[in-house]
Amino acid sequence: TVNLKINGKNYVVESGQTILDVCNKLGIYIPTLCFMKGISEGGHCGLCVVEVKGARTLLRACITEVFEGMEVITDSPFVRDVRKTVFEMILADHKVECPVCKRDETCEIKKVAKYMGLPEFDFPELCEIEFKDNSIISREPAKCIKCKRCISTCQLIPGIGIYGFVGKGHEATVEPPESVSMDETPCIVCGQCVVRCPVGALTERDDIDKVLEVLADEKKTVFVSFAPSVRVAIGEAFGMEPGTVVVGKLVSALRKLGFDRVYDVNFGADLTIVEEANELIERIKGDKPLPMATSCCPGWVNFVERFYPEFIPYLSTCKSPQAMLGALVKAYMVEKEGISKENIVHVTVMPCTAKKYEAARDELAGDTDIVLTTRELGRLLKMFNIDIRDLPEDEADKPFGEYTGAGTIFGVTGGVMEAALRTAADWLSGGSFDKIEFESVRGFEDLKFADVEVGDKKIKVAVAHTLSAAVRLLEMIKNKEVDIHFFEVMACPGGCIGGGGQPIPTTKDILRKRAEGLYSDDEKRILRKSHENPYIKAAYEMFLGEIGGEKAHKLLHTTYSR
Ligand code: HC0
Ligand code: SF4
Repeated sequence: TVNLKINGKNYVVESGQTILDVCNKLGIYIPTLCFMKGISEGGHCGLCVVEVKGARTLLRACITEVFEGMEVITDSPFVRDVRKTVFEMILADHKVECPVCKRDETCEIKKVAKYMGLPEFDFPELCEIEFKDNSIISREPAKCIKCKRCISTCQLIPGIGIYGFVGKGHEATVEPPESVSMDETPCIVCGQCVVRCPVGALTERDDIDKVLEVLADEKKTVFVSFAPSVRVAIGEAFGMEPGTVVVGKLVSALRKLGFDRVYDVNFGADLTIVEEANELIERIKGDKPLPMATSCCPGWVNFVERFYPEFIPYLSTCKSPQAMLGALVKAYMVEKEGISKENIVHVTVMPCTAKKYEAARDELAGDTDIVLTTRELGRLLKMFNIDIRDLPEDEADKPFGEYTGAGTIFGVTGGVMEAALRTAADWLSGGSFDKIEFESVRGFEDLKFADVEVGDKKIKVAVAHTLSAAVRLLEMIKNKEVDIHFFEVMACPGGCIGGGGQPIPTTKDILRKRAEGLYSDDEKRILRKSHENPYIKAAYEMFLGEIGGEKAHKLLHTTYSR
């Protein structure tokens, strides 16, 4: 430990920490813009300068380690003056258009501006048209403050490295190589750069207008469905505690917006498990390639197609829950209700930017028409002055709104695996498998292995989240260093709870709370195994036929492209 003084008060703290670490823990605010623990700790922006007794200049709190006897002043007129100058230089790089900016109150520039006590910004350039890359990962270079967070995020999390500096000196900008549009890069669209951008320079493509258009069209029957992890995050957009399970109020909110029917992607997740567990058992018994890999995360699927195409045969042929639900509901409405297919619209709310990409895939054409992220739904509700907190609890529509606990844990790393094991173990043991919770596939370790004994059989599995962890696993499989039947990969840290479309910020603590929310939702369900969902059973009996049969294959399975 070291003894030090901060703003005149004595503290004893662990050695080896920076001034910023220590102050963050003590709740002493030091403004930062580039700093992000584990991602960008390099001291670029210069906002965090503090006075240290004996030093000839101000020092950056983010890179200066504490030492015995240190005396720090984090705030003084001089410090503020210097910070103001630094901030003005940063602002010179940033196009200020707060009233129409998607980042709204989550913008870190606004937070710093409040600390500086700056008067309201003026908006001189609002009407000027500037370059904007309207890819799914949408870029507005005029707002970029060159903090470098996106550069290191893309290197560290998906492990790709799309962004870099283009140009030299003060003129340099952060862009993909040769400033091409994001659609032309091998970006896998996970959106992790978007949730780490401190300002509104990186956002998702906004699809709110498309939703408003179909809602206003009387000819259309519009059904909406929302993903597992949206229910534990949307509350944050309205100031609720992260991880609060918001299902009934979310259903009310979606009805208020005017959707004709409200369904649940969790039903699609239950359906995916039934098909995927069946596929796994068939693969284990037959001669199809093993290990089988989950295929519900489009960030992961994009990654395999772009960087590891030799693994395509290992991907489960099951469509994702989003696509399965869309395909089933549309086929059902056409066949049973006589609605013509072109008048049915499926809107989803997803924690994910890559789901926008998935929806547009040729192989899944028509399954999902418009995808909104959790953040976009938050903005859409606020446009109509709908505050989720004020609404009554309502129930999703039957039959595609009912789900089991297995469906809900899809949203957290290890959840798809656990859900699949609940069903596969039950089936392999002839229905006598009591265990529901598989602790060995839970938790935030980025790569986990587990063996599950079912009678005299053993199912060997692995779970990875973040693609850098997935690469380690793929290399082990290639080099025959591991022997497994089945593995799950989610591109985002923590799985979809940490998706690129989730409310900002997404910190480790927030991830933990969202995960707890999903596990508590699971525990509260009476039915916790997907194949026990009575509406899933009915869907097969009345509409789909055999599990893994011809009609199920036609509607619920897909192919991949190189
Ligand atoms: Fe996910 Fe999904 S769990 S990918 O992470 O499988 O986006 O939440 O909706 O489709 O269910 C995202 C989340 C989903 C799908 C489900 C899967
Ligand atoms: Fe999307 Fe979830 Fe995959 Fe992230 S982990 S890319 S949020 S599906």
